[in-house]
Amino acid sequence: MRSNFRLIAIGAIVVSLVGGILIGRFSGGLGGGGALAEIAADRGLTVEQATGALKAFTAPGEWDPYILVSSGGHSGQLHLVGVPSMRLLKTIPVFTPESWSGYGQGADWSEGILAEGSTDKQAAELAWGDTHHPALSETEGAYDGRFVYINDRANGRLGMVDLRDFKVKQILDLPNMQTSHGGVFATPNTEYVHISSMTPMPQTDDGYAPLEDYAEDYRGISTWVAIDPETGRADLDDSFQIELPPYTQDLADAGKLASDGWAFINSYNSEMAVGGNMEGGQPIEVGASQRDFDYMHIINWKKAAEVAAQAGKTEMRNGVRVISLDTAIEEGLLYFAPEPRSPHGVDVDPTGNYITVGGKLDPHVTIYDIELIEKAIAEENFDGTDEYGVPILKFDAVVAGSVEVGLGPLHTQYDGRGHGYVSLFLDSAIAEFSLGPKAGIPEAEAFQLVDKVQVNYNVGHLATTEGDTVAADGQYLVALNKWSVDRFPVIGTLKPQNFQLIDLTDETMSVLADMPIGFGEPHYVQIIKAERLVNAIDTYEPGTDPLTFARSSVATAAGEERVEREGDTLHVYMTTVRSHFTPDIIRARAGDHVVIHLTNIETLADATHGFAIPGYNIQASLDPGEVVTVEFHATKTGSFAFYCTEFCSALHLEMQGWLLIEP
Ligand code: RUQ
Ligand code: CUA
Repeated sequence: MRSNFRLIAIGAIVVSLVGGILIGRFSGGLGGGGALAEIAADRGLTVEQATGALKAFTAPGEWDPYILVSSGGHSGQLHLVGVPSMRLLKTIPVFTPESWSGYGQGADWSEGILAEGSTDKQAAELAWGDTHHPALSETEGAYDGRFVYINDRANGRLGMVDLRDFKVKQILDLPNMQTSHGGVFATPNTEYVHISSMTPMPQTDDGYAPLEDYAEDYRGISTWVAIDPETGRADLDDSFQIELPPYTQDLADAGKLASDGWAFINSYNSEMAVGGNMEGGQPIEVGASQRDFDYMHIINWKKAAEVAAQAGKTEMRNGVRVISLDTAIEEGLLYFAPEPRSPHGVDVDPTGNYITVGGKLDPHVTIYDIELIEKAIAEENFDGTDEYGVPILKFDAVVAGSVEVGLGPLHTQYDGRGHGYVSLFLDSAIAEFSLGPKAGIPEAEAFQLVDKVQVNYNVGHLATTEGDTVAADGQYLVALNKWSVDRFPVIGTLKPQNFQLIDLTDETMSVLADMPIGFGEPHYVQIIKAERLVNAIDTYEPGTDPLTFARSSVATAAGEERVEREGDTLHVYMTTVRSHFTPDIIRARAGDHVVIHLTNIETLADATHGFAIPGYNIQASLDPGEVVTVEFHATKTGSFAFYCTEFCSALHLEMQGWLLIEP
């Protein structure tokens, strides 16, 4: 059966490849389309597969036009992938120590960031995170290639990566919120990066309140983290929070263009279920799915920033200004719009007019119109308030349309041509639908299902090229599939997730390639045009501190290497260059505090050296021009052969030295 099918398929390929566009395109000096057809036939590829391979192929030495920035789930990292080749380019450690890049394993700058990211809000010093939602910085609603922010789902933190050297510069542990999920985005000019809580937490001094007092004492939090436009760093002093009812705040997005100044946060569990399935209560998932509607939170953030600046309108809570729920209501900062039960994604289209909500338990996407929302607010067209007094806009007054797309709609992105693409978790499919006239779609074709493509399997997020910005260009879509089941060889009991690359340039969508993700579960990703990464450097200025980009006070030039003893502290000023460390012998005594300042004096791109000390859990990485300090207590005596961990030259194996710790 299978081989019959294969024969037929091969026949079809030969005919159609030979007769098709390939021959026209390649008959020039490539041995003709006939050769391509033969290869396809030999490999048993269908026409679609062979076409897909060519569309996704990036030739050796060529660069991909797009870079996908992926969260790494509970690996705590970020990953960069070329699109369309789907080649993994880099892993950027953020919340979790990572030895390849020498992050958090002795290098001072990284240990400092990890330590700063673990305040006394936490019960332990954290050594991991769960990265979910990257937010690339934006200028006028388009990615500007400067910074990327990423949240820690588990511990309510935000990391910042500088897109000059693609290294993390800061981890901010956010007060008053314990967890965060999808509530991360940058405002159109990165004035703020927003991060909201997922599960509400008690706003009490000791962080505890009985679950019986959930409605009373627990609150959701919407945090507006102020960003320094020069450094990209978060500044808690200029940041503020808005208290929200104790529903579970989920995905969020910033308004742009037509909706600039607004923000939207989905919520579920407006039932305020807390579980208790062994205490006579309902399981949380049952309790949280009772009502037909939950609430989309609509926040006027520009107004909120003004209110936060006024005396007496906020209270200081654990180092940050908080606008109470009552003040938010009084000042007209917060409104609700009903949304079909247990919604998930909320995504603003490139024109800023439409906001698409995925129903999760509803087979529709619901599309709201910002003009209708503003009108309903102005006319106070409310359906009463919730238990906390937040005005609820009339559903029919704010919805522009809805489209039945299939089962389990989650997240939507756009193509800039008036279409949305929504992931269908239960259907394992992507549905394309049309928006309305304000996105350039004629009335007669508005809000309709356009196309559907099957993916494998159970897609969570999806991303289109720059598809959450004003510059969405509708070239590719990547489906982030949660399950891979049978797509890959059995390599153990833990299966990879799977990215699937989908072409958006044809009449209908087609799957071009699979990319198994063998390194942590990706949640959200963003796809940026590679040409926007204009600030990226490949060598540091000589003697640079990677944390500040300034010249390090302990930078050491060739010829200035030295060892200085100050009581029990030994300062070593060391350089690295192919293929030696200078000095290559360090003489210390048991009990010494050893501080090694390493300067990589290379100026050539990619001339990275490592610095590893056996037994001391130390591994640093030094890119060309970089200065790193490594500090430890000489607790164990011995002769330790430190060495370079990067195969940097023909004499790399000779690039080693002695750390002598005398008894
Ligand atoms: S959320 S699969 Cu963790 Cu971003 Cu929707
Ligand atoms: Cu330096 Cu190997």
